Amino acid sequence: MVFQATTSAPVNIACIKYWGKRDTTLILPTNSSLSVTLDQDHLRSTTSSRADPSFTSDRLWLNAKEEIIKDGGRMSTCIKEMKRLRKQLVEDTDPNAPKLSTYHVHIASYNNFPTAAGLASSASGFAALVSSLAALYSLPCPPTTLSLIARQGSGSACRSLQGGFVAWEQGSQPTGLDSHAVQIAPESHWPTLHALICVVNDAKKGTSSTSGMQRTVETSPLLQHRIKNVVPQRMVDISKAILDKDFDAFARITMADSNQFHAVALDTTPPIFYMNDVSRAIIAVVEEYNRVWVEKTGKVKAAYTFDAGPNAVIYTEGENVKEIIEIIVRFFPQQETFKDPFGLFANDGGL
Ligand code: 2P0
Repeated sequence: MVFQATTSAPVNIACIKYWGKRDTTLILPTNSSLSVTLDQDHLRSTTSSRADPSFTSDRLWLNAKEEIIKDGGRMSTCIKEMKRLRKQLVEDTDPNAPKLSTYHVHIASYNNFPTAAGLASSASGFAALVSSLAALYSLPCPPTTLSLIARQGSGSACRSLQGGFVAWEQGSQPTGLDSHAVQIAPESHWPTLHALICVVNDAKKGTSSTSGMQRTVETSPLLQHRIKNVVPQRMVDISKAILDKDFDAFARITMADSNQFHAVALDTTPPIFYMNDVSRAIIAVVEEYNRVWVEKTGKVKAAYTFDAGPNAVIYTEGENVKEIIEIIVRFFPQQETFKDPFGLFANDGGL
């Protein structure tokens, strides 16, 4: 009998950023956050896991290269927690269920995009790991329960187990049992919302999120203001904007939160810079594009957001996608052949 499962999880892009932990072992954040999960067709991690009585240890291959599973580390915690759930929810209630929790697992995971370049590879990676083990172990758990375990792999991973618009509620319990992800609205709620990923640089980033955010917690006075006075209201406001499909409100909050996240990075000692000159030029272009539309209609039509790296994500509605790609390609000529995944330029020529 073969016990094996393969699942995928997409990247999520935060509109309200997670930056800072109040508990670094359980990965409990200093503020709630909210993201959009991209669809499965583009940036994703795919993970296969297999349990077998002949295996002598748990092993992991990431993009075909074996990685050590450190005892007591995040990967080992996730695997241990998933085995615990298998025992508790399946084996202890069904005497005929195979004792998979006693077998070692082999796990192979593959990202279809650059790892650790500010494109949230740890988020999709740990989400795919947890969902693959949940499938292997036939766990009868809703995504919110699984999010408690993905969170302990990488905070932002808890938001990638569900599609659409997902909030990670910071919670208040020291156990972390209320620090989980909840879906605000499914992807089908707002199908016209698009995310354009502008890869400025796909090299591995200099300061990891994990170490960077704790330096911010220790040294940034601005972070304290953000946690207490800014994020709670933004969570309420952006959730309403999403439910109302109010792009103007959604976009303004998203841009403001990206800018404040990079401001707290800069307010860290020593300061952390994730954006580069190209990132800042993208901000200028989107701001100018929006200025023109605000003059005409009173509303913005695009929102930029940047994570812990220089790459931009631009949210916009479907009707503007072509125009915005044209502008980006004009201002930032592509070194390599521009790929046109949606065939938007198929009949235009010249690009
Ligand atoms: C986010 N980022 O909300 C924010 C915005 C980066 C900037 O979540 O230490 O890789 O593994 O919990 O999840 C990056 O943080 O950090 C992140 P750990 P993680 O998407």
